[in-house]
Parts: sequence; C-alpha cells; structure tokens
Amino acid sequence: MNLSMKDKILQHFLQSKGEPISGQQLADELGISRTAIWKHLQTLQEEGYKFITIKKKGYQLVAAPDRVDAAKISSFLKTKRFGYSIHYFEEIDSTQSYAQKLARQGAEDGTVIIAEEQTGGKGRMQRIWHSAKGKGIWMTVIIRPNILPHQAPQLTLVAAVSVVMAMKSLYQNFTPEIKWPNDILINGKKCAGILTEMLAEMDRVDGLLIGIGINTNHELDDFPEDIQSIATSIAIEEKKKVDRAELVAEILKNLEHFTDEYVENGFTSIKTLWEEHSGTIGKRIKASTIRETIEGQAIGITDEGVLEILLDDGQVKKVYSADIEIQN
Ligand code: BT5
Repeated sequence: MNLSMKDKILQHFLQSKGEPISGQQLADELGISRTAIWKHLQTLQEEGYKFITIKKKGYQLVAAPDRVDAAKISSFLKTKRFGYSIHYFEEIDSTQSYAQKLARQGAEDGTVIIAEEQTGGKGRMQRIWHSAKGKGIWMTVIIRPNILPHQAPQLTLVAAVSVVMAMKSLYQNFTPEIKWPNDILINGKKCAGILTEMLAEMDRVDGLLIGIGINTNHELDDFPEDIQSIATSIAIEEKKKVDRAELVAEILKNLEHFTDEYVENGFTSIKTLWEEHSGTIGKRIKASTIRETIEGQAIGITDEGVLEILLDDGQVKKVYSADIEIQN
C-alpha cells in the first residue's frame, strides 16, 4: 500500500471505529515522534477531519469529510492486489485519460484512479459522462490479465457483474439490473455506466482500463436537466446516503475475484452470472446500431459478449454494438 504517513495515521483512526487512540501508541507503531503525529493530525484537521482529546486515552476521530480518498478506501479494503495503489484527485478531466498515462508508464495490476469530480468525464463513443462533485464514484481500475485482445469485451462483462453484485451485497431497498452491454439500471433508470478501453499490441493485451461511473449520493436536481428523466442514484433508490468508499472496496474485491476466476476457468461462470443479473435477457427490445434498428427478443449473449436477438421471422441476429431500449 502506497499510503503517506498522514494517510497511515488516518487509516488507524478509521479502523478504530470511533475508539480513541493514544498518541504514544501511534508513534510507536508508526516509528515516528509524538510531535510528528500531532503535526499530521493538524494537517488532517485542516482537511476537514475533526479530532478531540480524551484524557488518558488519546485522540478520537469525531468527524470526517465525505471523500473517497486512499485512506478511506483502504480502511474497507479486502483484496490481495487491487486497490493497493490509489491515485486520488479532488478534480480531474477524466480518470480514464490519466489511467492511460499511468498504464503506459507500467502501473501495476489493480491500480485505481479516482476523483471527486470529473470536468471531462467520458462515455462510450465520445459521449459525455456527468460526474458531479462529491456525489458519485468516478474511477478507473487498470487491470493486466493475461488474455488475448479478442477476449477484452468479456472483461467488460466481468466489470458489470462486479458492480451489480457489490450493490446487491451492500443495499437492500432496490434491485439493480445490467442492461446490455454495460449499463446498470435501477427501476429502469441509469445508475452506473462502464467504459472499457484497451492498451494492446497485435497479439497481446498490455492492460485494460475499466472506467466505472456510479451515481451514488445525487438528489434528482444534482443531475443536469436533460438526464433527470433517465438517471438515478443509489441514494435516491436506497432512500439514504451511502458510503462511497465502502462501495469502491466491495467493487474492487469482486473485480479482483471475477477477473481471476475468468483467467483461471474461462467465461462460463461469468456468463451465467451476467445473464442472472441482466434485465435484458428474455425481454423484447429495440436495438439501434449504426446501420439499422432491430426489434425482437433478447435471448442471450455469446461467449464474445455479443447480444443475440430472436427476430419475429425466427432469425437470430447477433449485435456487437448498439444502444438498446427495453419495450413493454
Ligand atoms: C457509459 O457510456 O455509460 C460509460 C460511462 C463511464 C464513466 C466512467 S467515470 C470514470 C471513468 N472516467 C471517464 O471519463 N469515464 C469513466 P454510455 O453508455 O455512452 O452512456 C453515456 C450516456 O449516458 C450519455 O449520453 C447520457 O445520456 C447518459 N449519462 C451521462 N451522464 C450520466 C450520469 N451521470 N448518469 C446517468 N446517465 C448519464
């Protein structure tokens, strides 16, 4: 874990779950002086954390700003590799562009780039991804599985399964569904989107940039007007504000697990999970590709993650890339 001393101190407090910690104990564990500890606490106070001193017991963390920084995420982390290198930004153009640079410089498998706000968030095909300050999870995970370029789309499905299962394990009041290829919808509205980009040579994948955008703590009017009727957030659906860092850690745990499962055992179990959590399969849909619009019943995905649609004339059509609408 590449935590700074200040973040290490913070992590001790976050893990103590509100119990006071003595300055001496911290100094001993971290191998620095009590004065140094006190200075770091001052810096943390300037960042919005609040500590009080309890006689004979030490310092107690009583308030923390709502941020998704490295210390906060790592206090929930239960992974072997993912999330051990976290690059946190208050503001960035796009975590995806930054990840691109880091990946080229050799960033390790499971490196995370995360920001409170994106000023140039990207969707697929040059579309805009709205990334309001402090409201969501705007992150890219650099992964380096040993796969061939044509397998990359399957990893996008791994990511969707990881996100939807993380939501299901943490929240009770709604059921998220995957909409092919990679949107996560709640009650028919978009709560999350995934953008996968690949760094590859002819026959070898150097790395994948798994971009995940999740509307977490938005109220409806935190969305721009043009998407208010199609977007939702976890807080709106769960009816309470949620801890973004906890969700990030849960996603990283799943993403590591399912990527490893995929590399070791192939696509079969991922495909089953994807179909189980999908709100598309079995429904009548309208798919708009660059060339045409097709209507029919979504019957499944292939091993390449391609959507199969049963047309009214009995033909089965394969759709590689499209925007789909679910019909009633
Ligand atoms: C996606 O694109 O859904 C992929 C979004 C990926 C965003 C993440 S955030 C971290 C990382 N860094 C980036 O710069 N990007 C990734 P697509 O399927 O093309 O959907 C885009 C469309 O969704 C837009 O045209 C809008 O209609 C709608 N949209 C934009 N922002 C939204 C939001 N916050 N919530 C719901 N819908 C939104």
